[in-house]
Amino acid sequence: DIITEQATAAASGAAATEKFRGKQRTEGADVDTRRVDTLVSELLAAAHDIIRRHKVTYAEYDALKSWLIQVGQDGEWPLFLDVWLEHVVEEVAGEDREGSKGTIEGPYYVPDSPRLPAEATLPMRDGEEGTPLLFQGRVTGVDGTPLAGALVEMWHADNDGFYSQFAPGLPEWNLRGAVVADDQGNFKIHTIEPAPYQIPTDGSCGRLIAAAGWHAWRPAHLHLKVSAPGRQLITTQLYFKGGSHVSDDIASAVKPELILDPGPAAHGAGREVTYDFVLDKA
Ligand code: MBD
Ligand code: FE
Repeated sequence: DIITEQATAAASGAAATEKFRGKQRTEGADVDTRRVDTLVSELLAAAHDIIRRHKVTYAEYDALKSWLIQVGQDGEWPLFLDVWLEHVVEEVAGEDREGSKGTIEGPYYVPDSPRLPAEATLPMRDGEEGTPLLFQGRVTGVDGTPLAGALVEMWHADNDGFYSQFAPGLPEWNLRGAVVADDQGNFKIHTIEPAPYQIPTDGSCGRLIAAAGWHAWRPAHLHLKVSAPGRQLITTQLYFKGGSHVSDDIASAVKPELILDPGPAAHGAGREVTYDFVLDKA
């Protein structure tokens, strides 16, 4: 008989924690002692100030302690940090960069997805649910030079809001691919429109959201990393005009430049949209 595995906060949290540990960006994070001193001291001073101003009680202190312990046990640190802090790190990192806007990466990127030609369909199941979407465009430099062979990596949730490798029962590379643009920097990616994403309600992040009376939603989004030799890689996300939670993303990662307005597909079913990427010099 068939046992349908449920998508749980602990399972997707464990996968996200595992993936993050394998990531290069964390290696050689040799942060200067004075910098650690300054940043951690100021973070603690901000916490001390909040405790004094709000007269935080021992009951509240213990609730915080037990919640912090549970976040780690659920593996939800990647989710928590990427939802509530990463947008400011990205804002600072992107301040001086020219070209297309970026936004946060989030916890569900996986490197080395299948390489695909300039016109391609993302790996998906037979009869994958969701509105077909043709996402096409061109990658250029700031001066308009086409970037031949630029790499357009895309990953996104399915029509139920689930990401492959983080929810059970999905093929390994479902809705993940690395498209190599043609000699004019052009690409055409056939996929389906993702559903909005709900933070798991059964984990620590979900418990915080319920306790604070917030909502748990991100608008439907496509994740992208676009890169070319001699250019700065951009990590971004694109949203859909009129979609739910475009104006109240829990992860604060929507920017006006990142909202798509697809029209009906010229050929076949579904919708299509053109979006060009402009990469700054490295
Ligand atoms: C996501 O899909 C996401 O993109 C982010 C940033 C956080 C949680 C889930
Ligand atoms: Fe996402």
